[in-house]
Amino acid sequence: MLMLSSCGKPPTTLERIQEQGILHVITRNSPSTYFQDRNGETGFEYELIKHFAEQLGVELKIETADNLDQLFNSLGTEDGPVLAAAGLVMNPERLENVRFSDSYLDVSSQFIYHQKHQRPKQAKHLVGKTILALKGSIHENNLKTLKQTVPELDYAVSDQVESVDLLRMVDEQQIDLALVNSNQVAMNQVYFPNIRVAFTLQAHHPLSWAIASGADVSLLNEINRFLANAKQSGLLQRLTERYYGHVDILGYVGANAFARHLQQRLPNYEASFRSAAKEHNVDWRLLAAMGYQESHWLPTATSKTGVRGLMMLTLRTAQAMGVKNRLDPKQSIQGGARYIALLMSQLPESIYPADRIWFALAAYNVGMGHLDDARKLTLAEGLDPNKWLDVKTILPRLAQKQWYSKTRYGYARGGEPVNFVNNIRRYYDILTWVTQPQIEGTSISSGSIHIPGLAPNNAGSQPTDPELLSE
Ligand code: BLG
Repeated sequence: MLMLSSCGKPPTTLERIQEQGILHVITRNSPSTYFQDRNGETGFEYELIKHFAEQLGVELKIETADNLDQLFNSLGTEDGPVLAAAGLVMNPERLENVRFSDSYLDVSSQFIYHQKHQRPKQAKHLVGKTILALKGSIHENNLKTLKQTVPELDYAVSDQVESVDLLRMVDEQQIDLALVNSNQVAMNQVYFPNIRVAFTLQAHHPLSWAIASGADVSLLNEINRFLANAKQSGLLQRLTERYYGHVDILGYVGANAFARHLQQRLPNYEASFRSAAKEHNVDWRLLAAMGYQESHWLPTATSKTGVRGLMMLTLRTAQAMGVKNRLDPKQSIQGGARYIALLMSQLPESIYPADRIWFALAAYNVGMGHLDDARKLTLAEGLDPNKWLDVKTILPRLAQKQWYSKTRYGYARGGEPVNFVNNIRRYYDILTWVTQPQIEGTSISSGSIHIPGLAPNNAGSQPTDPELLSE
């Protein structure tokens, strides 16, 4: 009323958001959208929406929906969220209720199968298989359409699971096939060693944000401006690379190997990582990531240079850390933890807090002396020696005579710590995500998943395979 009388006309959605200082958003709690990690709230959608809220200069209020129906229904309700950011594919059936923004990511829908089985290559190979998709998703529509051409096809939908659960169910052979978005496959390939893409059902599904259809266009226009900027500034590319780029970085074989080792090797050492981490006040997942980079969690690993063990300690460093037998995984992990904690404490105060960990890792690999040389060269270049992004561009110079001849400690394979840190960051991210409560069952403590909502009526008129209901 006050706003009405002060300016004559009702405020637009955007003005109201700015006046209230709050952007109320609804999303889903899943690894590809929004979840908690070591630093607090995170996720692709979360990070993108946070940038948007920052640009608007307002606070972000996040709410999560249990399923897609709930998400769409709550949009635009009084005091409810004004915006849905949840990896949504524009679904024509939803157009009555919501309006979609421009797209920020192009994905495709893919059938996922278990590598032990023969790969289904086309729709007719799906007959007789148990297929599961999320209720209310574009995949449900696609399956409905597909059934018109292949009437023998059976499928079920559930509103009790997330896409990551569907992938886990394939991995554990609880179902034959899942239909999910390619970005979810890209993110989760590193957790599930047995999942493979059977074929793409439909390419070019644009992911968008959604607002209530009754809302005015002020918010939508602002969103579209923001997304266009995010494309130009490289923000979208960075987020896409961080969340969906594992296979690009690790390679297909590397991503699969990681998933396998996560299931087969890490459980043997998890307790040692946790206890060493506790003792030395570091994150156990960081230690585990280091261990993976060093030895793929193999206690007998030996490098060409004679460095040995799960955490790859040199003889000198092992002795300094009180490690008697480098091949004993417990001792190796203890030694590595003690060493990284020591390096953290030895770093100059001037290094940015968020970057300290990357500097410490670089020192773990190349030694503090060489790292110090690289920081000096960084300063001489007019860059910031306290910033990892700057120092990492200079480190490789330690291998070139024109540069190392000017340093105190001389030659070093300066590219190695850069790769070392890059890889560990990636493994650390993955491990942090894997050990989230909502996907905790994923690999480390793998267990079968209970889906109470997977009842026959969820499948619409489709007969549901009894095996699907057994779990
Ligand atoms: C590290 C040591 C550092 C040492 C540097 O070498 O080993 N780290 C550990 O032992 C944990 O202590 O710094 S120094 O003490 O200040 O000299 C430099 O000597 C180990 C590195 C070396 C590297 N892996 C841990 O990251 C390694 O094995 N490289 C060889 C790779 S290859 O097999 O030749 O390809």
